[in-house]
Amino acid sequence: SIPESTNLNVETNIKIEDDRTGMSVETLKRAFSDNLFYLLGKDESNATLRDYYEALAYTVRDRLLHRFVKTGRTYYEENVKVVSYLSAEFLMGRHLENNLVNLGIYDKMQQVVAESGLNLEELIEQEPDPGLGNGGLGRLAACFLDSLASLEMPAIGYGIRYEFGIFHQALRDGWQAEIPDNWLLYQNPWEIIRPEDTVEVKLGGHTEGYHDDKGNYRVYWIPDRIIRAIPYDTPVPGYQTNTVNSLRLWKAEASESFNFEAFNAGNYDSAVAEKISSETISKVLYPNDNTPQGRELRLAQQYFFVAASLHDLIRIHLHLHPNLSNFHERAAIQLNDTHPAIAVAELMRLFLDEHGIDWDQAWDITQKTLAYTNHTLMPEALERWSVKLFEKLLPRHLEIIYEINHRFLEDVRTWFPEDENLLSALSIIEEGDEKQVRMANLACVGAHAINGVAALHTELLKKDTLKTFARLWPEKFVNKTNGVTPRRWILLSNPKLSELVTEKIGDGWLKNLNQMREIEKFLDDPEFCRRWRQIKRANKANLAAYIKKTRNIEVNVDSIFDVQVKRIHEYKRQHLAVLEIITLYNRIKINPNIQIVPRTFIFGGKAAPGYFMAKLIIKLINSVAEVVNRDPDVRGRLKIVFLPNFNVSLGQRIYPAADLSEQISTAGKEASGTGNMKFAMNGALTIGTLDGANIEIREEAGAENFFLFGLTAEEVYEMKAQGYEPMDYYQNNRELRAVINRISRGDFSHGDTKLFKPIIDSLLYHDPYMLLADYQAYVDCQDQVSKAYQDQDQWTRMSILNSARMGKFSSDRTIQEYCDEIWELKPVSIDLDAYSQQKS
Ligand code: T68
Repeated sequence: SIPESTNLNVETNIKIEDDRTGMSVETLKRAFSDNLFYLLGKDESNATLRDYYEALAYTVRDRLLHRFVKTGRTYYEENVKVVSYLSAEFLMGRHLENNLVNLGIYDKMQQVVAESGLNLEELIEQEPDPGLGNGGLGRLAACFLDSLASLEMPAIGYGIRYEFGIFHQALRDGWQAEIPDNWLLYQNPWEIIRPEDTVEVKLGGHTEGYHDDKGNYRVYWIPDRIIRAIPYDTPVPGYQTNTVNSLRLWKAEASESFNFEAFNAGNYDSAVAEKISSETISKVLYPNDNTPQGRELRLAQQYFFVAASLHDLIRIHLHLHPNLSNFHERAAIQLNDTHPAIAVAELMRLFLDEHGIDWDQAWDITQKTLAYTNHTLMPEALERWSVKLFEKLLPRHLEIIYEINHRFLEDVRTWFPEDENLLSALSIIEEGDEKQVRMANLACVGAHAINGVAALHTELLKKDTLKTFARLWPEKFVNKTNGVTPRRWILLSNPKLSELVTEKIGDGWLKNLNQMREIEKFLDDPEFCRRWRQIKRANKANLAAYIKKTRNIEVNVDSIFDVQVKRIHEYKRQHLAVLEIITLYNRIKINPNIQIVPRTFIFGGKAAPGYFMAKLIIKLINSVAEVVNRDPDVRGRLKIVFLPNFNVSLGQRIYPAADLSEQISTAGKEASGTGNMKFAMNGALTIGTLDGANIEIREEAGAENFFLFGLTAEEVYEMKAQGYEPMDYYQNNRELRAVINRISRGDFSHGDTKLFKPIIDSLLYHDPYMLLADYQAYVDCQDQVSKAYQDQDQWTRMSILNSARMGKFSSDRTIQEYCDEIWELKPVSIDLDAYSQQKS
């Protein structure tokens, strides 16, 4: 546990209860008003809520900083192995609340703030939610950083400091509208700029060969552009450890603030233009999930942060070691999808061109250092870059990739002679009209470990998406089922539930989620069950108030809160849930007195701005809502709510309030899912397909506590192979036909029969995600859910069992596996008391 205070004797003998480290209510209070005055230049007479938030943030930051400094110094002095998690996205969520929790001073701060006549929750909401990611992949990176620090593992996150994160989503007439996310408008108190670690990143130009003094042929890269990468570090504290790791995000700047030659020649505008174009690189996050965007700027972003990060790692290594021959013993580098896969070529370039290492040794170190995580099975989601673009932006890397590919394919030829199909499947270069560089192939060749993110996903990678590589190197493939941090996703999101659990079994579950199993002892304790139910109801009432405030819709707190929140994508099948809603609506229209268990359908999620069908699905949800919510026949038994701008903070409100978690992707399409875990931990029951981590969630929770429906991945595959005819389902299913017809004839579009035609046509004539094939099974399963909900005692039991049995899905378990099986990483404890001794 964290000591109350520490001696941070930098120069003078600062007193124990120092205003910047002390954790007592008195000290925190003094520090809070001191920061308000001296950092913000305000007092109670003119401070805004934002000012109070900032003063509080600085108060908390001070308490992180000596741990942060000491952590970095310990890693350096003890010369330990460090893992670098390279990710184009980190979806961190708000820092203040998390840092209060991890430092263990949330309650004290609540008191401090209350004694100043303020409300902590209100101040917390002043912080913009940093949206530097799209969805699951970016949030996974954030959960991993929390677990790494909580397990005291030496780690750095490397990424991009986007000036604009994922867009803010608003609704206009039921359509998604995108608004720029200007999250840096105010000061960001959590980041510390480190200009002294600036890295120059090259782009473009050409290469030239020469012979070095030993007569070896070597290559130079003469770029035509140089961009500065400026690092900003954000402290990442572990849960009640002294470890505070770093998230280092790079901002792009022009290499000279002005091009003086152009400036002096009077070309002021072109000098400024160059500055603007350099800074564009870290300007904005690409808002696509699960589809690549083949834009030059995106490749430049990827190379930019990879080059800066690898340079940084090598610089640190060479401070401590005479050369790079043991680089892999001190550094493990994880590639979060193929977004940083250019690291394979960049690491080779650094070893070969900048450090004079020969090819074989350079390749050996590169492979031992790198590991690759895949997050998708959909072949169309794999990144490819045209060779032309590569040549223009990264000419030296293209040469290196050709050489890697040449040597690799030579090996394959000797292992499997005369198998041309194998060679073309494995090749990093895809031949064709427009030659492409396949980033997944590059990552597979360059990494010593390749992992999927759930058991089924890894199996399907081996059988399908990456089967040729699995045949070549079965030992490289490993599974690492995803997890989420119980600190943010239970303790912070669901404080009442956390309190109940801790009262019953102590707080050990926060560090070892397997201990949650101990609440099963209370299954037959009516008082415990009553309190469990009461907490869920209170969480639902909270969400209902939020719905009323933001959407002005009244919802019934005793209805089933049936929730689907995630990015909008056809494979995730939000529109299958819409078909179910219209099915229930039709039943009511046919017989207004029918017995229906009341439901509130809650949706949330962003569509990629260029993804027409996803945007149309949002419009469909809102259009159905408009009709159903107002229809007097419904008598409030069905309510549909689309909550705009689903993000980490909104997730924290929603997961604890859900009764039912919708995990209904077409089997074989969702790599893992992580929202599914957050729901189940908070006592929601799942209705889901046998896809991604749903399978493992069901295994853990018990089949009897999970609502399963739908085709298996294998059945999907078989059916497609035999020629799937969605129209047959339409023709043979009366309820389905009525649903489709109601949409087609314009009942949800004021008579406009064209509006939703693209959805209808896709379903009837192609249905790539097999909604119609799964429709009846889904509707039947939902009927089972309604029935089960009527037995509240039984439902509560199932809810408790789901929470109790989610220990496997703590990201602590996932990270421990990465450390043991991929990174060979050991924990390092941070001794704060040793600080002053060393210093003085
Ligand atoms: C998600 N992928 C998977 N991608 O869809 C999900 N893609 O099943 C899994 O649980 C999660 O990763 C974590 O493993 C994504 O979120 C992206 O966001 C993305 C972003 C840019 C380009 C491609």
